[in-house]
Amino acid sequence: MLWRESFREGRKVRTRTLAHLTSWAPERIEALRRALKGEFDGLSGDLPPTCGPIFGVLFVLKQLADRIGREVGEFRYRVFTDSAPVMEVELAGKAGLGWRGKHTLLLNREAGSYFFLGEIYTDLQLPVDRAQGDHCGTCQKCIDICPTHAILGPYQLDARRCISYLTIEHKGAIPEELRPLIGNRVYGCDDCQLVCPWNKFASPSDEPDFAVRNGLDDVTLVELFGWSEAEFHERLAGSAIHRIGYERWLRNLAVGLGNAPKSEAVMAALKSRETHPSGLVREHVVWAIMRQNRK
Ligand code: B12
Ligand code: SF4
Ligand code: SF4
Repeated sequence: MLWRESFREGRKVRTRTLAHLTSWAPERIEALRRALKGEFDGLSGDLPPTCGPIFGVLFVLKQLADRIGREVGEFRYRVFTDSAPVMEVELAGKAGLGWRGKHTLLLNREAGSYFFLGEIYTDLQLPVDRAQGDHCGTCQKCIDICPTHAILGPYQLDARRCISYLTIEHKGAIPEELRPLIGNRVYGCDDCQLVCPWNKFASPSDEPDFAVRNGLDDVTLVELFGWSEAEFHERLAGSAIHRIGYERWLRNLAVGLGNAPKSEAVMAALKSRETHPSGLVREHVVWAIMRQNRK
């Protein structure tokens, strides 16, 4: 059973197919339909306010599984979303939720690619859905736009070059040759999705977990770089960003500031961190100051 949850701010989009349950008794099919009816309305009602998107999705999936259990009788299950070695894109493609775009993410005709995937592994005997065809055609906008040339060719991503990997997953120093290409992206990157024509059809989600918080859409890198460690923990509690920790947060911001237009404010912010206790932060600050000085 696969699920997708839009992560754009605003309206909610959820789909899931309930295909031909030919092996089930009609009343059991009806019970499952009842459990899934109204999409996922009400399921996120008890969500802890700062649990973050991934836990939010897991929580909703668990509630959905419980609701199905109440309707169709006990069954065994386990829920996932970006939380275990589950081949989510591949499974979602086979479940008919969309096709793999050339940027390697799952695309859907109505929703584009702006959604998370989640799964309920279950021993319920469900019918197998049909995979959809590919609708990328001759387009290769995502390949051309990628700032670090991480998409080597259709469906081939070198994660070591991907800004999402470098700013979120990678723990050490960011390779110097890639730093200028990162621009002002501090946490993840969506360029290959932003340019994708299919995302014209994506609708925003109204889940609070996916909404902009702490005015992060309207703040300068200099201001963010000025946050103390306590402020970082306080303001980003419950946000996915929190998991990279304060040190990597400063590392990423230093790269962004190095790439920023030259200004006194940028230089002063960088200088204020020149003696930071973390060698990782200091190294990126020194690089950023050198880059600023060359402008
Ligand atoms: C590792 C990972 C990353 C890595 C690598 C991504 C990649 N494209 O390889 C990094 C950190 C870079 C990353 C970035 C992002 N990610 Co990510 N990521 C994952 C994760 C945890 C695992 C993917 C994986 O490696 N699976 C294992 C491999 C073996 O499977 P596979 O990639 O599907 O490969 C299959 C086929 O491609 C094929 N294949 C692959 N290579 C080859 C080679 C040959 C020769 C052949 C024949 C076949 C073949 O066979 C494989 C097995 O079926 C998934 C969650 C999950 N559990 O699936 C999320 C996931 C893919 N990520 C997601 C998201 C949202 C992102 C970002 C947009 C986040 C951001 N805003 O910064 C970016 C997008 C970057 C991009 N263009 O892909 C979402 C995608 C939702 C969607 N619409 O598809 C997922 C599904 C998480 C979720 N639950 O929602 N991610
Ligand atoms: S997320 Fe950004 S860096 Fe990664 S493949 Fe897409 S455009 Fe390239
Ligand atoms: S930008 Fe074009 S090639 Fe890339 S995923 Fe979207 S439709 Fe496919």
